[in-house]
Amino acid sequence: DNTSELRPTHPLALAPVVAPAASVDGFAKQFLQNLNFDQGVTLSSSDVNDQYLALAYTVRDYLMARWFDDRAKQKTQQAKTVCYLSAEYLLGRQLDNNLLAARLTDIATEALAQCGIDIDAVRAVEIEPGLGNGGLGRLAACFIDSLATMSVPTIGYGIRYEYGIFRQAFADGQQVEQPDAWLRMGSPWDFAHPEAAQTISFAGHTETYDDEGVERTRWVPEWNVLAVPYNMMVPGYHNGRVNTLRLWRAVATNAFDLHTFNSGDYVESVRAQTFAENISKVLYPEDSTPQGKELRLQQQYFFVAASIADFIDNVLPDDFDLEGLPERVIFQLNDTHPVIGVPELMRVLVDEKKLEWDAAWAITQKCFAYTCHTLLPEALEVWSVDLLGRLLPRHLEIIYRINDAFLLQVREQFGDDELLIRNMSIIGEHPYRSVRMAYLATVAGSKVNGVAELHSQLLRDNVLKDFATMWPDKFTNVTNGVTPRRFLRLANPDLSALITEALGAGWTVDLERLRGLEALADDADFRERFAAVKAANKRRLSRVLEARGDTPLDDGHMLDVMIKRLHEYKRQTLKVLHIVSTYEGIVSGRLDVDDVQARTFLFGAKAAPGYGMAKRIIHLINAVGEVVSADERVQGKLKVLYPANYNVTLAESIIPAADLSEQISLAGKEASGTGNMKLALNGALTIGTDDGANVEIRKLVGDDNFFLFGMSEPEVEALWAEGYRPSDFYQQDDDLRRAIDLIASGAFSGGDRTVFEPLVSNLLYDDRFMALADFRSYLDAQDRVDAAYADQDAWVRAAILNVARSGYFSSDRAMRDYLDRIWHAAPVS
Ligand code: 4GP
Repeated sequence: DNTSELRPTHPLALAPVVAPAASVDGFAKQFLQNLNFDQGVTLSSSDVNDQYLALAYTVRDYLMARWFDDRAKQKTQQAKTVCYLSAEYLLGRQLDNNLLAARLTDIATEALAQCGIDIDAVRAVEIEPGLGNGGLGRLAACFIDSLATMSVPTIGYGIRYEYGIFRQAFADGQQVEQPDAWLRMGSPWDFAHPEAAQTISFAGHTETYDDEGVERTRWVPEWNVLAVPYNMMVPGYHNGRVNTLRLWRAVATNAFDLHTFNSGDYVESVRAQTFAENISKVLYPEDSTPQGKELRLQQQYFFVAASIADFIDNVLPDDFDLEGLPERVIFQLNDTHPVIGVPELMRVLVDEKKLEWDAAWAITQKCFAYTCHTLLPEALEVWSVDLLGRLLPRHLEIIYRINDAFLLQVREQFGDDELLIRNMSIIGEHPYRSVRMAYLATVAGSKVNGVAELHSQLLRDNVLKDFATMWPDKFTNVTNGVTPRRFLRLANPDLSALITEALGAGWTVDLERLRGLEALADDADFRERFAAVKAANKRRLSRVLEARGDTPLDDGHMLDVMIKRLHEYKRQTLKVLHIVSTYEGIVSGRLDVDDVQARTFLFGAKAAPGYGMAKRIIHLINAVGEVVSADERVQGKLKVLYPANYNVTLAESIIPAADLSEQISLAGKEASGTGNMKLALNGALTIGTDDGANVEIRKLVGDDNFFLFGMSEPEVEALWAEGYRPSDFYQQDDDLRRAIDLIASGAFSGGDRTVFEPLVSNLLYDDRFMALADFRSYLDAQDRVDAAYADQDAWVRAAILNVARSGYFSSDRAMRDYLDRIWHAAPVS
């Protein structure tokens, strides 16, 4: 053919791609070139967004050669690739992280300064991609950072939502959701590859046919969309490795009907396009409406099918023998959202690649592993057989066949115990016939893990008990972790500098080295410097709040933070009851003001748009905050701040400034928590229940440096069994009664008693998460906090010990655990 005649001869075409010179001159030159030729503006006519985009392009340019290398290696090397399948990646801003990873921060700062540009102003315009709801999505982002830093071949697969998690605003103290148009000003970090699009099919029917004497099944779908990959760089920290995050965008196969357009029906002419593009239009909220359900399943299948096809067709070498798939890939299922990938891989292997069912199943079982992130029954995904069968008829057949074989195995092992069979079946019968995705993942996965010790134990003992009896070795724990690059090195530059001065630079990739700080906790000079950093971080946060138009902090206050999604099980209400009780105590004169530490309570939380009770709690926090902050009698003592639109960017300012970390979920409800780790790592002391990873934090930092309160998980169970009556606690505890009565009286709602009535009666007569039962113990713990804070020297010492003993919570350690115990994969140099 013709193309083979023309071969590259130019020396530049033959030379390897090289990065621009790693110098101020080299950077400035590349930056100006990008500003001129990519952004199409001169320096003098550029605005800050032009500068941001050109700066992002420049950082990319430095990473590009390594990225090419690492992708090429993926084909040639025999190494196993981790394919992390996640519907959410809550990435946070990219610029600083990528500058840091590529060792470009100083060079870039200076180069921009020489161009007359303040890099801080440029930083500030970046809109973070909020492609996740909370913990699970942020965890995925930490994990891909660690995997790149550890040089593990990884592809993160997900969805490029056009709108991420909503922007939160408050109107009269109530949450208002606004669309997050994060792509509006450009998206310099991703590369679209429409030529590599995958066609993803839906609906239709299945049929059998004769394939040279073998009866096979094929799926005859009804409609399809294109999945267009957008590749993002995931640079490792200081190791030159650049992995890939591949996010899929849905595009219509037949976007535009010219005939219809010409007939004048403009809306109808783009109907197909609108329909297809809805699939990647918006991040699905945690809490959902039935109309949204079908779209959600479409999203899940869309990204998982595209990812599996991409890996097999594009990442593996052309002649790859699929029997060897388990040696080349592990598909990690980040919760149940990607579990439809199990029947999809079976369909590809059996229907398309024509493998025998048993061989295909043996491969599939080795290629998947499943992480569960919840204990709330309502969060365990199920799909009605009706919907699944309509949207993915072939997959439903495959699920049935997997289930038949599985139930046979159950019978073999446990006999004909019909109740057990019904309990373990992947197909649930009540209240409607449905596919239990967590069960499918458990049956198919080579391993199943929870995200903290307690959580993994509760999965084994309760949620997936029968499965754990059947396959004890399948179950394991990997306690979550957080990336020290973003959440210490970047977010807390002053503390990082202090640590580096004391311990050398290696801690950023070997967080256990923080242990070296233990000895310094007894060094008065070090404590003073540590305290100075905390004070500076509070001033910095205060400036950030002011710049956002929020109330700044008061000097000298303890900063008490509760930052996480708004959910009843996390018990923001318990925090409010503490605030109201303290406020009431001071204004009524029953509390000696001198015993109360001056505190600022800071909340950051979004509620799912459809979650009414959570939204009422937001309203209450704002209402209490307004009254407390305006009341002269507690001036200088109590303040409540609730900056709107809590996100990764804001977290990075709050966490380094915090003194006290509120981790107060009802024991047995929070799978792990990761904010708890970030805060401890930045020297906040935790007040918390024995829940999720709090248990491990407390063990590591020591009881003296942690404020434990509340019922343990077995105590919670016992109270339920005995019959929990929240109103008994209300009757028996004067402080609790006064706090609830004050809310009920309308004191925070302009005298209107109806506003918070649903919330109050929920507490008194339902209180599913037992806030009232833990109230007394919580208040006592808060008294201990006040007493401890009064001795600043001892407090700072405890804060240093929290930092020193949090090294275990690095996501690098979590990745090592996954690599050794679940993925059986290794770094590649
Ligand atoms: C969260 C859990 O609620 C949290 O405890 C955990 O730390 C985090 O996952 C990461 O494992 N779950 C979700 C979710 O975000 O959507 O279920």
